[in-house]
Amino acid sequence: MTLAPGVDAPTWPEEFAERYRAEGYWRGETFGGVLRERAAGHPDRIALIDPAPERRTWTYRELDERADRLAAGFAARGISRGDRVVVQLPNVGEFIEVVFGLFRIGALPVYALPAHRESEIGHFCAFTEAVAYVIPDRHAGFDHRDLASRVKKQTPGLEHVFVAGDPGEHTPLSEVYADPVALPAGPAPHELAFLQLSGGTTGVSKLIPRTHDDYLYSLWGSNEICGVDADTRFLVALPAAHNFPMSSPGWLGVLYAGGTVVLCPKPDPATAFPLVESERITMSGLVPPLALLWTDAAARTRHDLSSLELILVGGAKYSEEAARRLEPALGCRLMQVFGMAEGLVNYTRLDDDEATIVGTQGRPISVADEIRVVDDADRDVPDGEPGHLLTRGPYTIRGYWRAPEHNTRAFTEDGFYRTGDIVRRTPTGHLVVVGRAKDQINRGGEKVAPEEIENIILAHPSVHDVSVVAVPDEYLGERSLAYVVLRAGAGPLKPVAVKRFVRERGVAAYKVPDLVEFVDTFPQTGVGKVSKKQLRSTAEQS
Ligand code: OOB
Repeated sequence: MTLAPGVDAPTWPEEFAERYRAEGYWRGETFGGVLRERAAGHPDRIALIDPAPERRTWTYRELDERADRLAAGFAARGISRGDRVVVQLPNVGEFIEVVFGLFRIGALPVYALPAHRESEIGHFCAFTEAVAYVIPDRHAGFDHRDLASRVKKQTPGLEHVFVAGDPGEHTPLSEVYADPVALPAGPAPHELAFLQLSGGTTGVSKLIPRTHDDYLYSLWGSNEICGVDADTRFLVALPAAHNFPMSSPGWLGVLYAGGTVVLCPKPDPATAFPLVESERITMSGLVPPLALLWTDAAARTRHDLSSLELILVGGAKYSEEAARRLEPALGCRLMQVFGMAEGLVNYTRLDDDEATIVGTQGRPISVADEIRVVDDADRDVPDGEPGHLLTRGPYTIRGYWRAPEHNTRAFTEDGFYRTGDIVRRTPTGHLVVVGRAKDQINRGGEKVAPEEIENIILAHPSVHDVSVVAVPDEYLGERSLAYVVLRAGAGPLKPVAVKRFVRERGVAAYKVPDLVEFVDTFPQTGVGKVSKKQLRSTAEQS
């Protein structure tokens, strides 16, 4: 698809947009507007709690006012509608204030994860031509200010670095808040709200353009399914920037419903369980490895978890055996979630039978979600048979941001997103994820694009070739293994040296290969390409 100059991504054709509006999926709201309405409707209700290091709370009125003040400060610094701002904050109250401040003036948060390092952040800032980058001072033993200084030097358009905490040589976020005297007009509902990161299958993460209209539908659609309302007390255990804890139903869904969001600094039971007890948490979302930890720890805990009503588990395949143990251990309901930052989200339903809840990954939010399960030639396969999952609908993007060439492969001509997942559909329309066609490693919900890591390892002077594949892992589901072919005559290399080389290139720690093995050659496919399939099965057997 060719786009008009200045248009960064394909969007829904007008006939679809009209239909989604007419059928009531797109309500014509914006994030800034929703917060303003909630603050007017129930100003004194608690919207947000950040429990550490000392407990801070925000009523809806306070959150709304703080967002306004930040919006005014950002605007005074020249940040305006459509500008990109890379936000890399852990689960702290400032994260929520910053994104609502940006929403209000129509600037677009680009959601980086706290684990990202120079390689990823440098790319996000350069590729999105970001004007600002928001960071904590230090987090998990890492100084984000040094990283910001280096990235700022390399990225001429990056004008501002705002720091939540001790600013070092940068601007303290606390100085940005200003009197919201003349706020510029906010964005329209059909405009972009933010750029989310894709798990990625290529050398660099693609950016996912989400609009106010489409994302808000995924929120209230999720709220209806999960039973989120003003009494919900939701614990954000996973990184708040990830799509799952943000929107399924997530902290944004809970704020939409007028409930209370509690930020959890770390997701382990030792941190989370005391908060479940003290904050009377009713709902949370976990990736499968964490769900396992919580399930096991619940048997031994002295904390009262009786307020829990629902735990959502998703991001990676949850084994049936583990799923069966969750409800009795935690004394609450389980819902499986199979979603993607590109859009489509599936949930099991509270009234599904047990076999469906533990044995499927749910069905789409909406009757307007179009699902196709197809063979390699894009022909539909019958229910019950595995095939590629394609989807299109009112909250699934029609194209990545500034990626025209990739879009021709990732979307069909009629706008279906090729998820890269292999699923089978049951007669009730539930999906079971049975595999993956995309070249990606799903490390307990954290996605790694092998190509990105291969490109880094290839830069090592002793390396002739490399192939990174997934190996099964009992706890994470999958781990990464780098098969390395050394150059003829190169001296010996240790696995740790390869791992160190990757880490020193400044990538998120979860992308560093878990295992490194040296081999003489790779198995080839018929056309002389490296056969990853063969490598994966070798890895499984070893
Ligand atoms: C979520 O979003 P992403 O964008 O990090 O990853 C999407 C991919 C899916 O295409 C699929 O490969 C995998 O993650 N996935 C699952 C799964 N949930 C996601 N695979 C098997 N079983 C599941 N339950 O991961 C995400 C976004 C919103 C809600 C939940 C998860």
